[in-house]
Amino acid sequence: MGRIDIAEGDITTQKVDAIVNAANSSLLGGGGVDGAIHRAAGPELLAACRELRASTLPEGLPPGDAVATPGFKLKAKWVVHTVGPNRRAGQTDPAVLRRCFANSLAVARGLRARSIAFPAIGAGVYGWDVTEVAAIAMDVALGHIAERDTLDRIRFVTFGAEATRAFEEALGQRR
Ligand code: AR6
Repeated sequence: MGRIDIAEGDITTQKVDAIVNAANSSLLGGGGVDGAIHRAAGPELLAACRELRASTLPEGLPPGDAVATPGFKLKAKWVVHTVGPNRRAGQTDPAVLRRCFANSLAVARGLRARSIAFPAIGAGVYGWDVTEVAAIAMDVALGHIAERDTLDRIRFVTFGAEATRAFEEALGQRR
């Protein structure tokens, strides 16, 4: 349990091996945490995403899947991009949101990352209740740590007091 923590603030400044981006299927940038990560990583991140679109992901990244690029100007060595289900567009299946967290952890494991930071995927533009996101995120993270000994640190970076409270409560309920 000690390997999971919560930090309120900006994910782009985290000193971890990988940060997770709540992207959209185009992988070509957007607002929210996606915009912040692209701004902080620099234009090479968009170029790397365009390369993915031109090669392995011509139709984009489906909701629930995850893919990695380098982190370029970030302190993090990698960005793991995942796409939450867009609740506002009728994508209401929580299993897809679960897969975002699980697949991001699997990608990080493949990269041999020792630490990873997640935002509250889906809890912004895509319209999920942050309480539900936190419960799903914590469940996946605790399951991952119980089963696989690959990560020293899984961090949830919360933007604002409401999200911090939601993640702290979700972790507290599981302690
Ligand atoms: N650091 C940490 N968390 C952040 C930051 C930051 N710098 N900025 C925002 N958040 P959202 P989504 C929080 O909307 O709901 C984009 O346009 C925010 O407060 O970024 O998955 C994409 O391109 C919220 O709690 O992601 C997609 O089109 C959480 O991050 C779409 O938004 C997620 O909010 C994805 O929507």
